Order: sequence, then structure tokens, then C-alpha cells
Amino acid sequence: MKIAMIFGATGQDSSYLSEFLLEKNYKVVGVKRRSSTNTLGRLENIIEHENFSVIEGDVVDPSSINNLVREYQPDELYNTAAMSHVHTSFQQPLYTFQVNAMGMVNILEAVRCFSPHTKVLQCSTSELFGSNYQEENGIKYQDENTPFSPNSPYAVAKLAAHEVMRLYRDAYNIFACCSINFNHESPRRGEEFVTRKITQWIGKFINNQNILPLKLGNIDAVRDWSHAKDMVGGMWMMLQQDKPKDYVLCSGKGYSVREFLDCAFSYVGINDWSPYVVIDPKLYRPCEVEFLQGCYDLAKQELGWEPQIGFEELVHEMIDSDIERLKSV
Ligand code: G4F
Repeated sequence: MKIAMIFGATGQDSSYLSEFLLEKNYKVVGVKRRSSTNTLGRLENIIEHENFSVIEGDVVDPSSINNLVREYQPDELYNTAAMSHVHTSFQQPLYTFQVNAMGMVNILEAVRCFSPHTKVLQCSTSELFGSNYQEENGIKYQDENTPFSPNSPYAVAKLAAHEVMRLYRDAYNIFACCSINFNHESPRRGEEFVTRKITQWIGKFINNQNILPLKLGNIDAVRDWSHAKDMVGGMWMMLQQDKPKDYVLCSGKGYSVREFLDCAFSYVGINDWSPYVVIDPKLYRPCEVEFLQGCYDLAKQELGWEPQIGFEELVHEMIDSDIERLKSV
């Protein structure tokens, strides 16, 4: 039985990835930060699974990472641990660097010293591209050849991790791949991200719980939103290749936050959302990434990966889930 170790065990991506790997008959070891509150909510489907366990460890504490990697000698290691909120990274740049950049070095050092056969997957991000894009026949996109130009402390730290993965691949022959993930959402998405903020607001509104308007920042930003379930399959596929390589994972379609609002509100019968939404300048970022729309041709050609769940289906699933969940609150 193969062993997969996942850092960031309690997050959205890790929960879907764990389910995916258990289906494939892996033994899955999730690593989570210590917390005095219960953070296992997203793992409720699998927490009792005989091949699943959650242990404590922190990517910013090298001794804990070294011990875990030495003890388990995982076949595959997935790093989903991150300070993942771009806006917060402007307020907490040092912490963001510790987790998103140093955390990766700590993991790679543990692998290099104690388990060099382990294949490593880092969740990189489309935020690395910043304002850069390519253009072909009037279509703008980012892919593996688009130069990076990060626009936030979050993205700069993620770029350091991305580069250190390449370095350990070249210098030490570690099987190290980065999946360059565009935005990916689901009913398990954190409530502070814009998609879930919107669907949760609608869930409350439909259940007659809402009194405050929905406060948003830049609603003209364009994002390429996929379902998190689709992304984790691509991440696994990268580690099944003969050679390590980085791939873009995305839907290939960009929508503005405004279009997300259109889709979400019209699903519950509201064609004009403007009376419910207030633009709050405090939610603007000091530096914004205005346009992200990926191209997943390389992943399709070389991994056989394609996203299965479309934008509307994703939005509807998130709204249905929030309406249902908030019924009982
Ligand atoms: O949902 P967001 O916070 O996601 P963002 O910044 O695109 O980052 C997410 O995707 C990245 C991959 O591309 C990941 F690396 C990262 O960890 C994270 O998962 O914001 C999306 C867009 C932004 O342009 C933001 O300015 O929505 C805009 N926005 C407008 N109003 C808002 C809000 N974002 C948030 N979080 N909250 C608002 O009220």
C-alpha cells in the first residue's frame, strides 16, 4: 500500500485529495497544525477511515517535519499548507513568508535528508503571473510559458517556493513538481474567499437570516474558477509521471466577480443584485491581479487531465450547499 503524506490536512484541497487517494487505496497521513478548536470539519467523511490518520506537525517547525518524513517515508508528499488569503498577506507578510516560502524549504530539506525517494507536489498558484498574460487570436491566457510577476506578498512567497522546488529537482534529483493552480472552489471553500462569501450570503438571505448588505471589493477582477475536486486529480497525475514537471491546472474560462454575482443571484431568482451589494474600498488590495484565465493544454496532452465540472454547476452546488447548511442554523 502506497503512503501519501498531505500537509495542510484540514483545508479544502486536502479534504478532496484525501478522499481521492483513499479511493485509490493509499494510506493517507494528513498533517495539521495544532489548534485549540476543532478544525476537522472538512474531513468528516473520512475521519474514521481505517487507512486515514491525522497527526500534528507544522511546516514552520523543521524538527516536526523531519521527524514525520523520517518516520513515514511517504511515497508521495503533497504540500497544500499555506497562508492562502492574498489580501491578508499584505497585512501579515512575514508570517506569509514563513509558511509559504520557508515551509517549502523545510519540507524539501526533510525529504532530501531523510526520504529522497519521496515524490513531492507543491500547490503553486496562478497568482505567480501577476499582471502578465499572453495573447493569441485576441484571447488572453496564462500557461507554463507565461513569465511570472507576482503582485502580493502571498505570490512572492509562493514564487520562492516554486523556485526552490525547481532547485531541489535540478540540484538533488528530487521528484518535485508544482501544480500551478488557478482558483478552485467548492462548498468546502473558506468563507473569506469571494465565491464562498457570496454563496454564503445568499444562503443566509434565502433562509431569512440576513440583514446586512454584501460588502465586496474589486468586482471587475476576472478569475478562472474550477472545482477543487477536479484539481486534486491533476495533482495526483503529476506524481504518476516518469519525470517531474510543472503544469497549469485551470478551467480555461475567465469570469469577473460581477459575472459570478450574476450567475449566483439569478440561480435564486434575483436578476438585479445591485440593491444587495455594497462596494467597500477597504476590501480592495494595495496591488490587484486583474485578469487570470489559464490554458491547460499541456496537462491535457501529457497527463490526460481535463476539468469535469463547469462554472454554473460549481456555483449552483455551492449555493445549494449553503442554503441547506444554513437551514438548521
Ligand atoms: O477569492 P479571492 O480572495 O481569491 P484570489 O485572491 O484570487 O486567490 C485565490 O486563488 C489563488 C489562485 O489564483 C490562490 F493562490 C489563493 O490562495 C486563493 O485561493 O479573490 C478573488 C477576486 C480578487 O480579485 C479579489 O480582489 O475577488 C476580488 N474580491 C472582490 N471582493 C474579493 C472581494 N475577494 C475577497 N476575498 N473578498 C471580497 O470581499
